Amino acid sequence: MKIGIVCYPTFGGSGVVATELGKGLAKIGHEVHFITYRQPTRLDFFSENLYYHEVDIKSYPLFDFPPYELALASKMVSVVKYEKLDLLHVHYAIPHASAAYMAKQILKDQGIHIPVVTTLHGTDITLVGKDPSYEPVVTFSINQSDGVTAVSEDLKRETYEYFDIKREIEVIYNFIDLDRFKRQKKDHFKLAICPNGEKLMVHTSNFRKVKRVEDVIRVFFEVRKEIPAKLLLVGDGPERDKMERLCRELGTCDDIRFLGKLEYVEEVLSVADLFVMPSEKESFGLAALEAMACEVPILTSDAGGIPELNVSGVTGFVCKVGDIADMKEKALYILDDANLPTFKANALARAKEFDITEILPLYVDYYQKTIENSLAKI
Ligand code: GMT
Repeated sequence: MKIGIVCYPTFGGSGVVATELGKGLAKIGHEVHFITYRQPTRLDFFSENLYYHEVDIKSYPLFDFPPYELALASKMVSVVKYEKLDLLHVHYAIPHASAAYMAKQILKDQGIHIPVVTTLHGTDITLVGKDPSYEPVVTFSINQSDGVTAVSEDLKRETYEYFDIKREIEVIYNFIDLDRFKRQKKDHFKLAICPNGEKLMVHTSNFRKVKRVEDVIRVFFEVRKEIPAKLLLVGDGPERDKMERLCRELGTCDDIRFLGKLEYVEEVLSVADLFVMPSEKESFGLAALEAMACEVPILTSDAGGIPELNVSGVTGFVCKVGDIADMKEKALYILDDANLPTFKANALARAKEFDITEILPLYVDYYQKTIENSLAKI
């Protein structure tokens, strides 16, 4: 198949899923064309089946806001037409699904049929999408897609709850490349951070409010009162300054390190004992899956689709959003030397269920089904 993939080319989960999916499809012989405004973060190598088309965003003094959606739709039209694509797969509804709808109509006018699959990733539904300033467009473009997938049952449920959706949504979970995400021997690194054998907690995110990084620090502060421990915070975003101030207020600066954005997060995960994800909303929790693949148990909130990944009491624990006291108790239980090896093994075993080799064929089948159904409707 010749597939066009549209995504945000940044560190965000939806961009990572889209890029890894494209790379996986190219590996098994499909021709994949990425259409974005910048080279995706994890697409920095050559492959004969991978192509990259940059969206030109022309500005003009009249525009306070350059019309990205129009430039994207125009680029989709030309790539579909000249590369003779079989399907467009857009990741994150805003504005990709509506731009795809516009491209589809323009191509229809030229006698070209292009089926569109939209994958809903989370905040495009749970935060931004349901805002009245976007809701009508999101509802319309989901209903107009030829196929729609969501990354968890919970996200599917929320989509039906918030929007007037008249079509079937297929759940296809996030996946992981276990060849890349595996525990590596990094003893020197562990020794540098935890010179006295302290337990190491890790959190990675884009430091947005919805991630509740404050809870990570507060849980760590409580754990640190009971056992020697260190905390690594990976990523960057709007909450970072506030979090640094909180560390100073609590007097925990010596035990907490902010590492900023890291390309190879698996190196840090390889030395971790516990991953913490206390999010307010989280459709799946790809960052937690990455940790599990590196044999790290996870302590999470019960938000969104996280309980579909984290089996409480087995791969870690699921606690109520904001319940710091419970999270502290559960963290201490997991970090106990009598329990930690079992949790680590269970985390890896669970991660294997989301191996890319298990999930990729689900997308390929879904593409085929969508192409057939859309042709039948012409
Ligand atoms: O977590 C983020 O804020 C980034 C966001 C994105 O769209 O880039 O991630 C969402 O998509 C990921 C991949 O499908 C999911 O694993 C994340 O759970 C989801 N984030 C939220 O729902 C907050």
